[in-house]
Amino acid sequence: MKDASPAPVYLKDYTPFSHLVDEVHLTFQLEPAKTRVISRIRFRPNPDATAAPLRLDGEGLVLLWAKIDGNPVTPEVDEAGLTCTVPDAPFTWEAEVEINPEANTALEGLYRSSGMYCTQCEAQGFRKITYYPDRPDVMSIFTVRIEGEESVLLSNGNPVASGDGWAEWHDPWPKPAYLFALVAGNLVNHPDRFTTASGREVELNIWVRPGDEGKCAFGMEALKRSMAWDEEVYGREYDLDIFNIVAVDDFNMGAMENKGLNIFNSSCVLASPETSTDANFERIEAIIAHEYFHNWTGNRITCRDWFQLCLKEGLTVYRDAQFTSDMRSAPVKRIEDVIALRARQFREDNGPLAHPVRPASFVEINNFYTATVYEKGAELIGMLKTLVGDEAYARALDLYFSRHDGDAATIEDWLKVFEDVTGRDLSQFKRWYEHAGTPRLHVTEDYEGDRYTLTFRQETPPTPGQPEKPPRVIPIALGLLGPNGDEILPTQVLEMTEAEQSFTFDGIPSRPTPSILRGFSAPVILTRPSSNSERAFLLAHDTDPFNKWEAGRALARDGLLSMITKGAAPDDLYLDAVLTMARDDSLDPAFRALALALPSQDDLAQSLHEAGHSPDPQAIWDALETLRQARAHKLQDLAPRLYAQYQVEAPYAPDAEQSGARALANAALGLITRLDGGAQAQAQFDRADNMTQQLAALANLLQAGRGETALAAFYDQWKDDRLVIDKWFSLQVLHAAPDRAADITRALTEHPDFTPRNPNRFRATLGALAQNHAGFHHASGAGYALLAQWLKTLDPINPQTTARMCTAFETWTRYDAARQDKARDALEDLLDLDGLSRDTTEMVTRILE
Ligand code: 0A1
Ligand code: ZN
Repeated sequence: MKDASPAPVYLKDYTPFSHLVDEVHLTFQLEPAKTRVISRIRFRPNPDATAAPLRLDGEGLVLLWAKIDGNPVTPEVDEAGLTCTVPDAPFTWEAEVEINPEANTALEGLYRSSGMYCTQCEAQGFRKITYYPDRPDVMSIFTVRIEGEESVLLSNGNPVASGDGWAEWHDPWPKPAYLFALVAGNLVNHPDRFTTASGREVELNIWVRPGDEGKCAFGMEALKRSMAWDEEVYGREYDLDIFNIVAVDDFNMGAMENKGLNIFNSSCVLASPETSTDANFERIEAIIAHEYFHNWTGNRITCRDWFQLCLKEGLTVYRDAQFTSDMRSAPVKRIEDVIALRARQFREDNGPLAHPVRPASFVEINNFYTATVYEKGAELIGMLKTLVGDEAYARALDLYFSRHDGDAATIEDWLKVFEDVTGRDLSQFKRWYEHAGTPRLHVTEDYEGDRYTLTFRQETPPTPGQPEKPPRVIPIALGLLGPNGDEILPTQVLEMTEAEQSFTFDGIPSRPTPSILRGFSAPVILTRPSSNSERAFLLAHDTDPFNKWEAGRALARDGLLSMITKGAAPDDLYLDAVLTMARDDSLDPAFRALALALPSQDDLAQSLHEAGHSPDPQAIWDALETLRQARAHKLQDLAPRLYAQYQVEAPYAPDAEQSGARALANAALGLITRLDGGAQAQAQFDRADNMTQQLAALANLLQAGRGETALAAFYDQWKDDRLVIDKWFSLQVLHAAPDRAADITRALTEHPDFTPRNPNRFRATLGALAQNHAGFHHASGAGYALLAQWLKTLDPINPQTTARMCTAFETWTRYDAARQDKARDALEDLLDLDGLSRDTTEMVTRILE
């Protein structure tokens, strides 16, 4: 039955659980449709909580029997769990339940994927496995016995014993239920070893389905690099005898940090040069690092409640970004992260789904694994580090690890370690955690005598439920350039604490050009009147790579906005500047490739909306096409030279250097294709021996309107590789012309390889439609209707993925009234579905409000 107004949970209502759990023993008797789970749990009254009957969470379980201290009991069972009167003293709870992994298509709890058993318990999946206090502040020591006919039986911790058809695991580290994991399957492994700094020998494995063993080597190397890096940079060692990673095909998210047994979406761990692009390799390395780093930031120190999710996620994203910066190019990583932040988090923060990094309430916690919690959460860590300095940051982290090891902690605990180490009062900084919305930073300047003054004014628009926004502390990294391009003031950090604040600089001999918010030192929208010539000057001279890129990006964006709103021609200053930048061989090729990329259609729609226009998706698409064509002409001599110069002759390696060269050569291919109709792309497709080259060539052929033969050849070559076929689905949708996008997507959903049961395939097809901006927002409304129709099909199968994909609609009020009507109809139609899940109901309701 559809719950019309599911009740929210509030942070302010937090109370500790009535009992503590000393140990948990679980036995799994695996059978696809009738798995038995027998639990034996030692409870004792929690001295810090008010006494209450025992309340255990449980969903979709068939309770066969229950006992307390060996005596049968009959608890009161309801839809969400059970309640039982218990002794006012320590006691042992025992129960047996039956569950049906085969019927579990929601992919939460214990389910089957490609013939194997696996689990996903974050955030509240454990309650679908057995009755338990399924909340992160209840931590316990788990022993698990698995009985099943599969050759590989895995759980958390260390292996204790095994025999024919069974295995036992013991995890000595107390953990909440969301970190529980079990895997059983006929799997093969890619083994390795790691010796920790203190000499602990750790066995490492990546477990995959037979046939995938050739795609594990890169992930394993990334894991070892992560382990070494966490020791060197954060002093964190691994703490078990074994670390297992398992790849599964059906998974709602990227991966999961279960203690000692990380479970990965196969797309986030399996890699080979033939099947994975450079971007895939970089992402896989980052996700492996992310999950591994959770062992300390998430597992050893976990969250008191789900409102504190950013405590583990923001910090772990920050740590994985540091790792990638160290392994690859720091400026390139920063630029990539800011592009993603603006595309996903700014979009969220400026729409109906805006919420604080630490929300104060939620209906369904799964809906809060968002760009705000993760990516903005990471930005807050970065700002904190900028404000206190590197050395204090390191001391604060040491204190955090020593003070809170074994705890379920809060944001207050986190900020307190920084206050204790630095003596600073961080109450104003805390507003970043509590207030949603992206601050606008307005800048004016004044130059008189030799005194230069910058005045900043901050202002954050209201967000749902938060009309007033007090000023926040904003670290503004600033440099000044002289008229000849020399840096006259190297980077310094201004600390803005007021709503409006001025900073003066004396002894400045002539009017400088400011380079503001270097390295993107705060997640704000900078508004400062600037001329195209100043931007071209910064693109040429700024020593800060981020702001150098930013200047080029702003130049491109403003030119495009003039083309869209005023019918202007492509801006010559931009074209000249991009030519100068692209041929500057002193610049990193990866940087140049990024600087050649244009703002996305959605970014432009965001900017137009910000400037008070209602974006016309077709006009945006047309302007980008016109500018791309103009650039191809402007760079027509340079592009073939770059293309030839940056071909990689050495054997394929997914490192920063080679991937930067390929990125620049493929950017050049994009320019060439606009003039040669795809001849060069066809040649590249025919000789490609790695996926980066093959996919770039195919994308260009589709772009040139001559992709049919190559598409068929690609399918034929890769039809047995699910992950590559996902790319085949995506690419066709992403490159569909606006008026064809919905039809092409619909036709693909009728392909025998399409299934809504596999989240990767669903995202590759319908998620790609949402990314084809002009196609999804086509005036016919066909994009909206098709996506809503498929979300109605998916919801009963997989509510979590359905709810996440509703974010495609989060910008609907930006567009004209006719589009809004069509989007609202599609959303209301979805909301009308009988039995719509709580997940999707919450999302659609918030989007429509
Ligand atoms: N904690 C994991 C990601 C994750 C989050 C939620 C999930 O289900 C709702 C599953 C996985 C990470 O940050 O990698
Ligand atoms: Zn995480």
